[in-house]
Amino acid sequence: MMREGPSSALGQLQQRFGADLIVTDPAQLAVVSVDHRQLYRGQALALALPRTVEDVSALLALCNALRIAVVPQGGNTSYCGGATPDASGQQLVISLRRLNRIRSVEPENDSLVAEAGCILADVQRAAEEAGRFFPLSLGSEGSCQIGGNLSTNAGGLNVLRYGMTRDLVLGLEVVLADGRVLSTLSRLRKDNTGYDLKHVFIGAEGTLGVITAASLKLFPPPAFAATALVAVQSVDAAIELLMQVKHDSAGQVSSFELIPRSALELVQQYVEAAEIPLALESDWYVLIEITSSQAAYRITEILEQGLSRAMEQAWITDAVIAQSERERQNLWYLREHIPEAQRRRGESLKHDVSISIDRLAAFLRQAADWVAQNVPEAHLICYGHAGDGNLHFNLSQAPGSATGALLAQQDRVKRAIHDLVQSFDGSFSAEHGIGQLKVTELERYSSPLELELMRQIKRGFDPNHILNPGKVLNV
Ligand code: 2HG
Ligand code: ZN
Repeated sequence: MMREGPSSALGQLQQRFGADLIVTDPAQLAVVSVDHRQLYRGQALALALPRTVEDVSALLALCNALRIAVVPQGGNTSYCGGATPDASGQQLVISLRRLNRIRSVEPENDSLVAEAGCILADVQRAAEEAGRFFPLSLGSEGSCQIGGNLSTNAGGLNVLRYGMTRDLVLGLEVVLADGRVLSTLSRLRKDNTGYDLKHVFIGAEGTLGVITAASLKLFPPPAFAATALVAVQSVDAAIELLMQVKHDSAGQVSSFELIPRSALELVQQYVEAAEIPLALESDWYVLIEITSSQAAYRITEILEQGLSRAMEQAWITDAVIAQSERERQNLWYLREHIPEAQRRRGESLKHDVSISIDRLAAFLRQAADWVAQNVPEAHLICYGHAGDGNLHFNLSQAPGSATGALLAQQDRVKRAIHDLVQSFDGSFSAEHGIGQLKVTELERYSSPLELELMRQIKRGFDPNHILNPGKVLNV
């Protein structure tokens, strides 16, 4: 282990916590210093691997006293560089991967308490073993950590039915900038005692405190699923279909994913074992899933009837309903591999936007027209969680366009798309957060009063500005 002089920041960390907790191995630092999309390459001072909440508390107390900047990192799957240190070599990355216990499961209260370093799939599994369901579900669930999901208020595939991560939380344990531990691991669903402090930390991306554990809501398991891939006439028709199926199923639609033909073609081209069960003759498709915990509730029939009525209305032109769990998994495989297919295609520009559902189709038309007229280097791959209004308005490098040509357009494209989103009263950051990628966007699109209040909160919780500097807000 590299040793520093005892008076340097690193030296003091090493002296106090030892080589087990403070890692300086260059190979490990290299891994935590680059983000998932490889947009940012930083240089961590060291990697802290606390084993307990007391370790996190002591680490933050010392960092606060020495003014060492701290970058909390979960599974390092951020799309916005939210967990990547800067290049100064002065920021300490804290990974909570060793705090990975499910502390308790309370099936009768439909809740469990998980530590921040638990992999999301392990939280889902713990719920399942107790005969319950934890609905947060995202493509990276095999590697992202619940602490990161909470810190970014992650969205994912089931928001339409169960809400964002924020909606799934009963209580939190958080270490504050000065090392004090705020423990509100409540199991209560009703609790109006003053300000609800947990919500300040959820979505704050580690800039206000380090979440170490959470008390989470569980639900009855959706033992029965009806899942279909449907070719729709247009995005307007897809929205009509959504309204109808939501109504017919009495709100049991858990996912409604809009997928363009361009995305399925990419998956077909770049992803192994991709089986697309419909002819690619339509511009737009949707993946619908209705779930229920009761067999008696005939969701497959509801879906079939809904689709045949939609066919009569000419909203849809073709559909396939999964006849087995394997077929269902195959439909989800296609959807979940779109980001990977896009990555393999080459450079991309991503816009994680949300628009109210009644205006979604109009937004998409205008935004797509703008791209067609103004960005010849781009191939539009716009897909997403249309059921909750979230679109990944992504551009991939068009076949034959030179490397770097699309990326060179980044600022111009971002401005046009985000300004359009603003004119539709939408959000430029629906589910991926701000990180370092969208700090200037937050500044541009928030009102002066919102920014003032956010800065006051930041100063109040982190007066020495040690928590994830450069993320979310320019202070
Ligand atoms: C998804 O919905 C993720 O698959 C990633 O949020 C979106 O790659 C993207 O832009
Ligand atoms: Zn998404």
